[in-house]
Amino acid sequence: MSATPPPPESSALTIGADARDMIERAREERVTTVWDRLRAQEPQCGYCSLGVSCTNCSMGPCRIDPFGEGPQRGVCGADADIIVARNLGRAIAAGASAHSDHGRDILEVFAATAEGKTAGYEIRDETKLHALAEELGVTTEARSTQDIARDVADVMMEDYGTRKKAIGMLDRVPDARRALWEQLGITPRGIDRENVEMLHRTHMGVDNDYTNILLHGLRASLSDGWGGSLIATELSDVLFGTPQPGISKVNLGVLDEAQVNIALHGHNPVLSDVIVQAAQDEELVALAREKGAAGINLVGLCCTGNELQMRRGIPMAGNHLMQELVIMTGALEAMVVDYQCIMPSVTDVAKCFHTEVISTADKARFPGATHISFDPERGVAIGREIVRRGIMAYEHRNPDRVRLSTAPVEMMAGFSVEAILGALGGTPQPLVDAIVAGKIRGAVGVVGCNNPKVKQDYGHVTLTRRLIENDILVLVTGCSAVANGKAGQMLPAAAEMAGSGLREVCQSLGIPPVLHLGSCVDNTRILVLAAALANHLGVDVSQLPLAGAAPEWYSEKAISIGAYVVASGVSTVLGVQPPIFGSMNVVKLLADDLDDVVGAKFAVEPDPERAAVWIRRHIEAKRQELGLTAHDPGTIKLEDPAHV
Ligand code: BF8
Repeated sequence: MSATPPPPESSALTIGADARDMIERAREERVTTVWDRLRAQEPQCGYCSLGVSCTNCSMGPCRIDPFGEGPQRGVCGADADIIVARNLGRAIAAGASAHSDHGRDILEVFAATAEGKTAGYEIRDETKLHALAEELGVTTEARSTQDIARDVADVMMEDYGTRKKAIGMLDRVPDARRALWEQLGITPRGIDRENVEMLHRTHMGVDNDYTNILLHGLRASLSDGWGGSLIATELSDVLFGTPQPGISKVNLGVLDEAQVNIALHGHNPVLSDVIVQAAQDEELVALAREKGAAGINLVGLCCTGNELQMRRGIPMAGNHLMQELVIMTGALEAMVVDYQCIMPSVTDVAKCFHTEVISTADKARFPGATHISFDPERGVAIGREIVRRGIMAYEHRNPDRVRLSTAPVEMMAGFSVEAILGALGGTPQPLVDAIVAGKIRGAVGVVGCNNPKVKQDYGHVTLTRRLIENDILVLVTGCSAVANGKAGQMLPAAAEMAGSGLREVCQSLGIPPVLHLGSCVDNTRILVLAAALANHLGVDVSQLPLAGAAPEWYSEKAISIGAYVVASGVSTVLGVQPPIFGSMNVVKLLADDLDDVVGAKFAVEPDPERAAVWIRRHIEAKRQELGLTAHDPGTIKLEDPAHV
C-alpha cells in the first residue's frame, strides 16, 4: 500500500501570512479546512471537469467519452456540444439568479422603506434616487421622496417579471451595442424571464443547438449585469449611501483581542447595515464593557464586508478562503451570515471554538447555526439582538486559545462611479486625455473569487501588479479587492509600484493605481463606467482599450459576470479552467468566434504572468485600432516568444 503523501506546505496554498498561520493551526488542532477537503476529492471527476456529464433527466446520468472510444451521446441523443452548452447555460442562469434575487431583496426593503414600513432604513442618497427616477421615467417635480421612491420601486419590480421588450436601465448602454443586442436577439427582456427561459431551454428535448443555447446564456447574463445586479448596486447606494473613498484596514489582524469581535459575512447589506447601527448603541457598548471587553469590533468577510468597507470603512477580515480561518483565531464571538459564498463547514469549525454562527436569511439556513430570521420591519431590534448574542459569547472566549499574529494593512476603498467622476472634476475627459496621451494604456477589471485550486491571492496580486507596472489602471471588486488590499496595492502610496505614466496620474489625483469599486454586484459600476467612457467618445465599448480578468474564480455568479462583461464588449481572461473543454466547438465559439459576434471573447490562462501579457497585447491592439499611440515598451516584452 502506498503511503498518503503529506499535505503541501501552507506557503504553497496561500500568499497571506495571516492565512498561513491559521492553516498551520488548523493542522495542529486537526480541524479540517477547504484545502483538506479539496485534497480528499482528488482526483476530481474528469467528465465533470470537461463538462461532459449530464444529470438533467432520469434516463441519465450520462457522460460522453472525451477520447472518442466510449459513448458519444447521452441516452436522449445529446452530444458533447449540447451537454457542455446546457451545463454552462444552467450555470449562467444560477449565477444570474443569485445576483438578481439579491437585487430583489434590496428592492423589497427599498419598497417597504418607501411605504414607511421598515425600522432602521431611510433614503440616504436623494440625489441618486432622483437621477434613477428620471432615467426610469418617474416624475419627480413637486413630489415627496417617499412618492418618488414608491414609483421607482414599482418600475424596478416590473423589470423582474412583467412582459416587456427590454429592462429599464439599458439607456446607459451605447447605441451601437444596443443595436447589436437587438440584431442578435439578446436584449434582456425580464430578469426572471431570461433565467426561467434558460432552465426551460436546457430541459431535455428543447434547445439542441449549442450556439443558440449560449446566445441565450449571454441574454440571461445581461439580465444580471444590466438588471438584477445593477438594481442591487443602485438601490444599495440610495438606501445606504453612495460610496466615497476612505481608508480602512484588512487581513485577520483587524480582529481585536481586547474587543467583542463580530464578523459580517455574505453579500446583502440590508441586515449588516442595521448591525452597524446596533454596534454603536450605548447600552450594548456598556454591556460589552461589563463583560470585560473594551468595545464591539465589527469586521467584514466576502462581499457583505465589501459593502460595509465601501460605505462605512468597516475593516475587512478577509476574502472567500478566510472564512474558516477567521474562526481559527479563537477571537471571533459571532459570525453573522446572510447568503452566498458561505461554506456550510463554518458551523463545524465554530464547534471547535466559542464562536456562534448566526444565520439570518430564511432562504439560507445552516444546520448548527442559530437562526434569527431577518425582517426589515424590525431591522434595528434584530440587529441589537444579534450584537447582544455576540457580547454574550465573549464570556465563553478562552484567552489562551486566541492567536492573532498578523498586523493589519491599510487600504483605500469607496470608488463608486460618482466618486471617480468627482475626482476627475465631474467628467471622464481627464481619464480620456490620460489614455490618449498613453500615460494610462487602458483599464482592466480584475475581479472574482478565491479558489483553493489556486494559491490564494497569488493570481489576483500578481496579475494586478504586472498590469499597473505597465501603466494599466486596475479596477477591482469582490475577493480580488481584498487580495489586493492585503498586498498593500490599494493605497495612494502604491502608485510607486506603477509605471511612470500611471504613477503620475495617480499621484496628481491622490488615488491608488488599483481602485476598489465594491462587491461583486458592483461589477456593474465597471460596466457603467465603461459605457460612460464609450458614450463620451461616441464609440462602442468593444473599441476601448479595456479587459476583464477573473484569476481565481469559483462561483456560478462569476460565470454570469464573465458572460455579461464579454456580451457588453469587454474581452475577459479566466484563470481557472471552466468545464467546457469536452466540446471543442464550444471552446472555439467562446474563445474565438464570439469576437466576430459581440466584439469580445474569452481566454483561459492559469498563469497570471502570461495573462498579463495577453491583456497587454489586447489593450495595445485596441489602442492601435483607435489610432492611439503605438505601444510603449513597458515592462512586459510583448515580442518575447516566451510570453506568447
Ligand atoms: O460575490 S468574489 S467568492 S464573495 S462570488 Fe464570493 Fe467570488 Fe468572493 Fe462576493 Ni463574488
